[in-house]
Amino acid sequence: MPINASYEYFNAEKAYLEAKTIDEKIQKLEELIKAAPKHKSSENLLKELRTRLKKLQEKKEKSKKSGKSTKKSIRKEGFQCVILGLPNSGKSSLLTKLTNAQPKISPYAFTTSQPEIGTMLYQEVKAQIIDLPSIGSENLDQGLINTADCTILVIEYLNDLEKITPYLSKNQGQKIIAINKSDLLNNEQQRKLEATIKSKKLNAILISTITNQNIELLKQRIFEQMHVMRIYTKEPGKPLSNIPFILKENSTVKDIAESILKGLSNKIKETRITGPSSKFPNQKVGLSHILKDKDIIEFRTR
Ligand SMILES: Nc1nc2c(ncn2[C@@H]2O[C@H](COP(=O)(O)OP(=O)(O)OP(=O)(O)O)[C@@H](O)[C@H]2O)c(=O)[nH]1
Ligand SMILES: [Mg+2]
Repeated sequence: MPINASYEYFNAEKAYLEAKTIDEKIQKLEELIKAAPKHKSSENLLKELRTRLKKLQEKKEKSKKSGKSTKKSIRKEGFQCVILGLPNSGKSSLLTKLTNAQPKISPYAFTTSQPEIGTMLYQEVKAQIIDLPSIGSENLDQGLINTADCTILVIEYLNDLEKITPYLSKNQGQKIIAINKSDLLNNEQQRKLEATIKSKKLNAILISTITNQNIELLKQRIFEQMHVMRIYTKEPGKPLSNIPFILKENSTVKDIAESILKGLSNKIKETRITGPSSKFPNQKVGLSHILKDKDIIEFRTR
């Protein structure tokens, strides 16, 4: 605190230091500048505060342009899937069906104001699912949409797609359309919608978070987009481990050996495979053998 500063300045400085978001910091800093003593000896202080304000404003502009959020950041853990859609379409309801997360659900628009995170566990494989604030929310994080491995577009009507696709122009990942609230359609309406999906060749499924229609199918579709396989390992003379190693599709014996034995794959004397990639049980294979989902692998190091 500068000499001769007022009580107001003291309070303003405290508020500025406690500010969390960038908007709040800018606001508090402006108030601090107003409260700063205006005489010769405080010129340097004022100059310093104004430079700080300018820097904050530049940072705000930059983060707006890059679409990066200045709010809580989400670490990408393995496969990441975002749920995107218009207000009230049922995104949060869907998150509760796919994961153990419990976001707020309500019949009002813009209920979700921050991304909600859940973990989907399907066939022993984990995926991170993020329920995003709705399209039109000032908190919708374009950066998360751009980098997602997979997007679930939750809609109520096919026409809604037009309002969502502009947000996906920078996303390279897979897209699954989930037409929600199918419980509100009768059989005839559902059949017509299915026919339209087929003729337009859309990667879409009708779901309902109320009747649970096709929720399992949606999980399976997400799992398929991950392009991973589950490999079970077996030690000689011991029972099969029931927690699989998760590897990218088309990985080889060498890939899994490296990830398990950490650079000691040259210690392997013999590898035997039982499962979809083997011609017969306990087939002896080399390091370049390409594995398949649900293979059981047994390494012998002596
Ligand atoms: N009939 C029907 N209603 C649904 C279904 N799924 C969600 N709802 C209802 O739709 C409303 C909105 O659900 P939310 O899950 O909060 O929707 P949201 O997309 O997360 O909404 P915002 O976060 O506000 O954008 C709630 O009243 C839900 O009960 C469904 O499958 N069928
Ligand atoms: Mg919501």
